[in-house]
Amino acid sequence: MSSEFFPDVPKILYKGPESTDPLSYRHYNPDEVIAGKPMKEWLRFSVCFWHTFVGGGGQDPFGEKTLCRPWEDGISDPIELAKRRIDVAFELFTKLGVPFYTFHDFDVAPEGSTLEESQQNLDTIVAYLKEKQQATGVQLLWATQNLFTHKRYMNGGMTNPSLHTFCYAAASIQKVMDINNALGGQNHVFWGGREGYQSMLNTDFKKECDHMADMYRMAIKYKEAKGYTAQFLIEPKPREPTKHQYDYDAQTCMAFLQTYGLDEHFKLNIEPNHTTLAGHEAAHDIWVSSVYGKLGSIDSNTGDTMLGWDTDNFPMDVAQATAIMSVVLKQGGLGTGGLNFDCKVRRESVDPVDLFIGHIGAMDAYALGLRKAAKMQEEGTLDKMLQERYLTWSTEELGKKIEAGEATLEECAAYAKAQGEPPLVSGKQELYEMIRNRHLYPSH
Ligand code: XLS
Ligand code: NI
Ligand code: NI
Repeated sequence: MSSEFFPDVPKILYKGPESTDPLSYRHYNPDEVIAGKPMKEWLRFSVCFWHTFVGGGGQDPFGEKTLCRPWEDGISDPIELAKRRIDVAFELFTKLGVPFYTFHDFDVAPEGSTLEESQQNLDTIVAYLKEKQQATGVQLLWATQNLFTHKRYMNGGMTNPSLHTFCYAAASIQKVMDINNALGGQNHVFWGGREGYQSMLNTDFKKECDHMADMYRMAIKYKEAKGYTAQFLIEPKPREPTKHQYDYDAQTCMAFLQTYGLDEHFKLNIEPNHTTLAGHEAAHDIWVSSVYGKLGSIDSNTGDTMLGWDTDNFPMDVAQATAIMSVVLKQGGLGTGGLNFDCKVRRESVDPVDLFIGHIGAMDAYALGLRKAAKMQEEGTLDKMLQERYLTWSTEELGKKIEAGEATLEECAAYAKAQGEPPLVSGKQELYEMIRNRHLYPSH
């Protein structure tokens, strides 16, 4: 095998909007300054290890594996296979010029037959990853523990009815905290894959949610004792694999954190395909978490409007990317978070180069989204219209008083009587949409 796994793929460069070369960026120009910051700092792109290098190889409930990777041929030793995948991964990261990557513990290392063996495998692989990171400058955006694939977790990890399994999950969380810290991971994600229920009859909802909070409290304690700094992030998802997941959507997660007094220790990692699965528009959870200061990171993918599940498509829709980047711009960036492509190529996209195409296309969609969002914000028409819509709250004394928490119902009633019937004020949705379209599609 040659030292390069993608000998036909060059380093991907910015060639400008006129470029027709699919192995180039038309919009992502990492060092170009947009709204006061280089594009690479706004976007903080990241490749996920699982869909890109492990996953089911395109297997679906109706068909077998289609994505057969030549670099895996002839390797039977699981540690050698893990290292081979890592070699390929770092070639992809560096050729794309993506600064970050993400993984679950058992994406990068093989699970052993005992907990001790699994942890040894992780140590071997972490040493290897560390070398790779040092050699390339690619950094770890976040790590997470897989508490959903192994059969021991069929009834959940943190919310498993059995103490024994709960402790197994705790051991995994502790280990991932250690390796994440060793690799300089900037965040630690908790996605509750099987933290949910299938039947009300066999589930003690309150106990399970209490246990999840207990686990988080222990993780916070461990983090503080060790002096670890990774930002904790919860990733909401309403269903799949369980029928009802406890981390349903952004608002549910924020309420959970408040209820259990965990609020200050967490932000959220929002995945648009999960948001649409919860019945919201793709950018909804990003927006809602951001307005409460809780948007930590984004698993930038998209669903398929015709399919009702988590299809994890590469996000190619510029309008959606613009809506998302408008929120990121408004909050001044993603801090320690990033835009992590929790995406997979379709099972029909069997050429290895499709892994590059998927990422390049999605990076360009977000880069163009950032450019458009910045122009829209700079022009300020939409922001001004929005401000005007709520104007009475700042022009009327009573408005200020209510917002300061100093008004009474009696005062409001007196105001209503004095003013008479409120006039109908147009919401002007079509005008807002028309202005947005002028930015999305500026010429013919
Ligand atoms: C699955 C989730 C998962 C998390 C990490 O739907 O998106 O991939 O991002 O466990
Ligand atoms: Ni995700
Ligand atoms: Ni997902």
